[in-house]
Amino acid sequence: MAESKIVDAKVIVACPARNFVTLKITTSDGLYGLGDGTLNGRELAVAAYLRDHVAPCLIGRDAERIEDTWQYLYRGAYWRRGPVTMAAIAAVDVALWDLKAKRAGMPLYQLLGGRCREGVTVYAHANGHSLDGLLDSVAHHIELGYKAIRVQAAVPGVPDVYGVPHGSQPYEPADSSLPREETWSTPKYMRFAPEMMEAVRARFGFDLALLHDAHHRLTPIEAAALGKSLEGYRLFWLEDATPAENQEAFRLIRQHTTTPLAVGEVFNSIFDCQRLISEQLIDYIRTSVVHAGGITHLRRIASFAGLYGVRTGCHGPTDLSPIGMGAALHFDLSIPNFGIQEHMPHAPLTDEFFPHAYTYANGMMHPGEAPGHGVEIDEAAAEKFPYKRAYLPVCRLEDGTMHNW
Ligand code: CS2
Ligand code: MG
Repeated sequence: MAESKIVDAKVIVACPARNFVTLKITTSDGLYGLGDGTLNGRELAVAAYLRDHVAPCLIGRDAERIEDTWQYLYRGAYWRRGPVTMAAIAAVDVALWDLKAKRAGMPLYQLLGGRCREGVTVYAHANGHSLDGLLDSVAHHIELGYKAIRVQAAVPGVPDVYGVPHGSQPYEPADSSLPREETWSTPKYMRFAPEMMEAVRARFGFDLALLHDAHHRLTPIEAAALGKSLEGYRLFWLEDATPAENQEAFRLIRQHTTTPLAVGEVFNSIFDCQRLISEQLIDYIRTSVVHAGGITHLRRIASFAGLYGVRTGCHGPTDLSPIGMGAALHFDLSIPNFGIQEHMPHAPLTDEFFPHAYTYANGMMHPGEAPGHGVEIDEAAAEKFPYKRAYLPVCRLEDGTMHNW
C-alpha cells in the first residue's frame, strides 16, 4: 500500500451565511480530506491553533495513522482538553477519516463498521414569538415529516429567549460584532414552560417526540422542579437543564424527576461526562464530532455511554458546518446506542459552499454513499465570504446579574 504522507494542511475560514473553520489535509498520493473546526464566536482561536500550532507538526506524518495522530495531538499538546484544542483535534481527525475512507473507496460509515439502522432519526427546531406561533411552527415541521421536534417559545415578560429568532430570519444567535446583552427571568420561564407543553400536547397529542432546551439557565433544584412539572407531558428529553461543569448537580435533579435528561453539547472530552454517564445521571449525551475531538474520541464516548444505557443525541446546529453534519451522520449510522440527531438545516448559501451527499426525508437523514464523509467545499469561493466577527449573546438576570446564556 502506497504510503500517504501529509504534504499540506490548509485552514479555510469563510462566512457563507455564517463563519466556519475548515481544515483541508492533502497527502502525497494527491487525495485530500476535510474536517470541521468551527467554534461559534471563537472561530479564529481554532483557526490560529490549527494554522500556527498543529499544521506544522502534521507535515510528513502518515495520514493512515489516525489514532496515533489523535494521541500525538492530545498528549503532545501538554495543555490538554478545552473547546479550542479539541475542536482543532476534531478537524484533523475527521479530515483523516475522510481521507482513509476515500482511499478505501467507501462511505465513512462502512469503514466504521457498517450501518446499525436504516437511517438517522433527526429532530427539528420549532419556535415562536407566541404560543400560536410555536404551534404553527410545530405543524409546519410535522408537515415536513419530522417525528421529533424541539419546542422553544418567547416567555411572556422576558424580552429575549434562547432559541427564538429576532424577527422572521432563521435563528442564528451569533449575530453581532460584540455580544448582545439578553435579559432572563427564571420565575417567568418556570411558570410558562408547563403552559407551553400543555398547548403542544393538546394540539398534537403524544405521538410526537417532544424535546426542549433549558440552555443552562436553571439551578439544580429549579431544574428538578421543572423536570417534575413536565413529567405529564412525556418529553423525549429536557436538555441542558443546569450548567454541567458540576456533574454532581444532576444527582439532585435525578432524585426528583423521571423526565429524561440530555446534556453535553459544550463538553469536549469523555472526562466532562464520565460521572454523568457512569452514575446514569443522564439519558442522552450530546457531545458533537466537532467539539469533542472528532470521530475517534466520540466513538470512545459512545462506547462508554453504551455500558450504562446512555444513548447519543449529537449536537447539530448550524454552527457546525455541513462537514460536521456529514461526519455526524456516518457516526450516527454506525453506533449501536444511537438516540437521535439534531438537525438545523443550513442556509442555502452554506449548502452551496459545502456541496454534500447527505439527504433528509420524512424525519430521517442519510449520509449518502459517496467515498469519505461525502461533503466537499467550494474553496475557490472562500474569498467571496470573508470572516465576519460575530459573538454569541451574553445573558443577565433582570437585576443585571450575569447569568448563563
Ligand atoms: C443549542 C445550540 O442546538 C442547541 O441545542 O444549544 O444551538 C447552541 O445555542 C449553539 O450551538 C451555540 O453556538
Ligand atoms: Mg442545546
